[in-house]
This record gives sequence, C-alpha cells and structure tokens, in this order.
Amino acid sequence: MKKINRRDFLGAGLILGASTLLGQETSKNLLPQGEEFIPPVIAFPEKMPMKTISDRPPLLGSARGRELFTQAITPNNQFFVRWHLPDIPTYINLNEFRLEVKGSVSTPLSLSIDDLKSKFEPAEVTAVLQCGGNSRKYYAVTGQATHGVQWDHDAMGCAIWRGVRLKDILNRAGVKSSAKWIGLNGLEKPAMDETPDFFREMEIEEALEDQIIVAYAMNGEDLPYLNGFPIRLVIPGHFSDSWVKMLSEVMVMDTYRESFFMDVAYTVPDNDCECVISGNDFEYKRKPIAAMKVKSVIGYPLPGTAIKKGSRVKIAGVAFDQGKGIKEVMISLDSGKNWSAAKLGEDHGKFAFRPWSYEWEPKTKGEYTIMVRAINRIGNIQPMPHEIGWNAGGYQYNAVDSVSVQIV
Ligand SMILES: Nc1nc2c(c(=O)[nH]1)N[C@H]1C(S)=C(S)[C@@H](COP(=O)(O)O)O[C@H]1N2
Ligand SMILES: [Mo]
Repeated sequence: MKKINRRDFLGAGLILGASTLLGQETSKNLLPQGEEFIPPVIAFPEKMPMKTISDRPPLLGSARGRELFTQAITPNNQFFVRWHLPDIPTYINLNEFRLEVKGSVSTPLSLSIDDLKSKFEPAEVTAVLQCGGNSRKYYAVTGQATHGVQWDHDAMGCAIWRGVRLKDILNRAGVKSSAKWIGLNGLEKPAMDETPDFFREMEIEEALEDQIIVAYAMNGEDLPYLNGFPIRLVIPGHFSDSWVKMLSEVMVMDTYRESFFMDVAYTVPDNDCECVISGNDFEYKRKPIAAMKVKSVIGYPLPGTAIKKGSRVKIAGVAFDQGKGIKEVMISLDSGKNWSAAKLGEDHGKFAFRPWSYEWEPKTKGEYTIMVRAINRIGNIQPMPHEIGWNAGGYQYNAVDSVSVQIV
C-alpha cells in the first residue's frame, strides 16, 4: 500500500493531472471524513440528465446500467463529457468555421464542414472513446489512491464515427519531408493566461495511419456540442486524450513543442509495466499513454441489486481492447475462484465494445460477488485488482470489475 503525500508531489515541481492546476482540488476537507462525494445529476444541452462531476468545465459521467454498458453503441445523449478548460464556445457558425491545416505543408488548407463532407472520401469506424482516467477511483479501492477526477467506469463509450481520414487531409496539403510532428488544437481557450492551452501532438507517421479520422458525425448525427461539434479527431484503440474536440487547427511541425498536456498530464512511467515499481513516481522517465489495455465492465446487474432466489438473471456488459479484438470473456460468481465463459454478442469491429452476457439462476440466498475478466486475441488478460500496477496519475485502470448483489 502506498501513501500519497500531496506536498511531495507539488514539491517535485510537477503537477499531476490538469485538475490540480485548474483548481478542482481543495486543500480543505469539504466532506466529513469517510464520506464519498456523490455527484448530482444535471441535464446539459443535447444530454439526458447525467452524473455531473463539474459543470465548468463540464465533466459528465455515463453511469453503468442496463442501457449503457450492455450494448455496443452508447447513445449520444448519454455519452460522457470531459473538457479541461472552462472557456468553450457556446455558438459555432458553420459558415465561418474552418479547419486550418498549416505549417510544414506545400499548400495550407482552410476547410469548411461542407468541404470535408463533399471533397473527401468518407470513412467510418466504430470505436471506443475512453479517458485515460476512466475507472480511476478503483485505484483507491486497491489501497493506492491517485490524484485527478475520481471517475467510476463512466468515462467511456462507443460510437460509430464518420468523417474524413486525417491522412487524406494531410496528403492534400502536402506534408514536407522535414515534418516530424503534427500539433492539434481545438476552439476552446484557457480562462486564465497562466493555464496552458489544450494542445496535443502526434508523430507524423502515426498521423498518416489509415484509421485516424476527423469525424463530423457520431452515431449518424452531428456530434453533440459537448462531444466536440462540429469535428473531432478519432484515434481508434487509443485513450481519448488526443481525440481533440472542436478541432480547428492541424499544425504540421518539424520540431516537437513542449506542452503541459503532452509532457506532464496523461503520462505514465516509461517501463514495461508502465507503473511505479518502488519509490517516487517522478524518478521515472515518462511517456504519454497511448494504446488502451484489455478491459471489461459489468453493465447489469448494478451493485447492491436484490435478486430473488431462483429467478433468471442475465448478467451483461461490454469488453474492449486496443483493437486486437476480444477473444474470451470469463465470469466468476464466487469472488474469482472459478471462472466460466460468457457468451459474446455481436462483433461491431475490432475497436468497438464487444457485448457479452451470462445466464445465471442463483439457487441460494446471500451475497454474491460477480466478476468479469476479458482476454484479447494476443493473450492480454485483465489483472486482478491487487495485481494492478500503480501510477500516480491513476491512468489505464483495467483490473477485473466486480459487482456484489444480494440474493433474497
Ligand atoms: N478540445 C478538446 N479536446 C479534448 C479535450 C479537451 O479538453 N479539449 N479532452 C480530451 C480528453 S482528456 C477526453 S477524455 C476526451 C473526452 O471526450 P468526450 O467529452 O467526447 O467524452 O476529449 C479529449 N479531447
Ligand atoms: Mo481524458
């Protein structure tokens, strides 16, 4: 068990996660000891009422439940929302909006949404969007608390993204041979000058990969405002910190530009386990988080549900990974002693949620802990919670999910 000393963190000269920087942390305890913060449920434009962790910047969670995390597609109006900076435009005039492509290119471009829709070949992918900090609160459950927004399994979703290949846009602009990086910027602005702009970078080879899309549609509709209207980047298989929303600028660069959101936030130790082996997190060389790790979540039943003995329960959920594909999902009804195979649902492609289900007829009364564990096609398997490696930012949590229910 590791103890976190906040003073050491700040003293190390690095700031963990944007939340610290943006003042979401308090130095005073606002809640009585031991009490958990339960976010209110508030409705935002184009959204059903959602768990509201913050309203400025908006942080809305998609709570687990029969509707959300048992099916491959997450509805737009319940799709989670995460912004780092509070100053988000509340109106976008599509006649004026342009995606600017500039820097080390032979022909800088200024593209309207109509240009994107009519002058490029459309591309579509069904892909999971997951924040690197999704499920972060479960690190605390394993006795290893972390900084940052204490997300439950509610900063993830899966949608059908339609748009234009980034590669096609870059090729039309003509990337110069000196180019090594692209920088990505959205329309929102920091509220104070000292706050760093949300700026992400990607190596040019990666940017030219086939599957990366500048998306103008999500599940057949315009993107919801809070999910990045009118366009956002989609990087299937990768954590969503570089899926820049309200994307307005692609800067092709010969050299890397240092930035808080690339070099400090969303990084993990650069070693095999991507975790802290012993000692101070900051002694480790760091790297940005990238490919997602194999994971599964129970959508139904919800924790604490009372179920009548002898009734038929359809345990259900979703599994996903970085795009290798899910091979098997196993269920345990005895806290991890015995495992049996769940039934895999429809395959929506290697980057999508793979629904799974398991029929259960509980025969004896009492408390049961249901656990789920997924394995992908290259044999990666979810660790048990006590086995998971720790990192101070609380990123990439993918340990076995469990839900306890009462059989009455
Ligand atoms: N412009 C912009 N894009 C952004 C962010 C942001 O703060 N600004 N946050 C990123 C992070 S960390 C996440 S988790 C996802 C959240 O996407 P969503 O709000 O559509 O769920 O957007 C990414 N793209
Ligand atoms: Mo994120």
